[in-house]
Amino acid sequence: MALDERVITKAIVDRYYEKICGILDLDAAIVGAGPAGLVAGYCLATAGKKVAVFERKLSVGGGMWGGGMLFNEIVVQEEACHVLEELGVRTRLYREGYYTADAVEAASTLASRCVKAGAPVFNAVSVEDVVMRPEGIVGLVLNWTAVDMAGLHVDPLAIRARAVIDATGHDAEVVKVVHKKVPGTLKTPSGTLEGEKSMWSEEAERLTLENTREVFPGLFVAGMAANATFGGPRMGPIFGGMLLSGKKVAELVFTFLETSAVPR
Ligand code: 48H
Repeated sequence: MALDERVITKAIVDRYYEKICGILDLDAAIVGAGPAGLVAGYCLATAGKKVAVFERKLSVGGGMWGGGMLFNEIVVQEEACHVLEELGVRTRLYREGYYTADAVEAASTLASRCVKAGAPVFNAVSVEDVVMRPEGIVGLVLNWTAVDMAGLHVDPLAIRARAVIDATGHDAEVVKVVHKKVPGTLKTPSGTLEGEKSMWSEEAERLTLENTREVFPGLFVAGMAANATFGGPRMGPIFGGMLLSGKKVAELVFTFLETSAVPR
């Protein structure tokens, strides 16, 4: 069969159009396709929720690919191994309580399971703002990352979501935007971002989970963004806290969706 470039072009445009029109009205929108965001996407999609992930970079997987200092292995503590096992990432016992996984296998498998579960990832898309109503956050404002990189003055597009998860890592970008627009209103001790603290692996892993919660009506934080928001330390290249945080935020958002009647 002869291949026609016009058909190839139309196939891509039609399919992308179908994909983006399918996510204009979400149960949950996840910002950031690192380990926390991908696990949250997988869990919410598996639980039957309409969810999508938006990732600024072309590549998904966030900070996992390079392991520690580009040695592409990650460490996961025993308590979190079940998350990797559930998603099909192989782990190896290093010594009691400590397991390792191949960083490339972990990043690619989490991404694959997230998308296949029904949570599409929109890569090269940056979240630059939120959609706000008196009851809280009800959506996201999106633009191509390339527009931002080129410094072009191009207006964004927006989607609606009953809940938003900030899984943007160290920068906690969605929380920062909300703080800028309505200062002093975050559900943190000071009402502002508490800021990430220096490395303390054990405390950081505990706090990542504790800090995974709602920070503003309709906005939840997960992964490193949770510690940046609530003032926890960093932990280095151990990823159990990120995986467990992704699972926990999915459970919190699931309950939020089941119990609150946010109008669309
Ligand atoms: C769209 C955005 C935007 C935006 C950022 O950094 P991540 O891997 O985040 P987590 O929390 O899942 O995992 C953190 C982990 O990778 C890590 O950094 C650790 C354990 N550090 C310990 C230490 O001591 O340093 O992924 C976040 C993703 C990235 O891919 C960003 O590109 C993306 O979010 N992102 N996407 N719109 N505005 N901002």
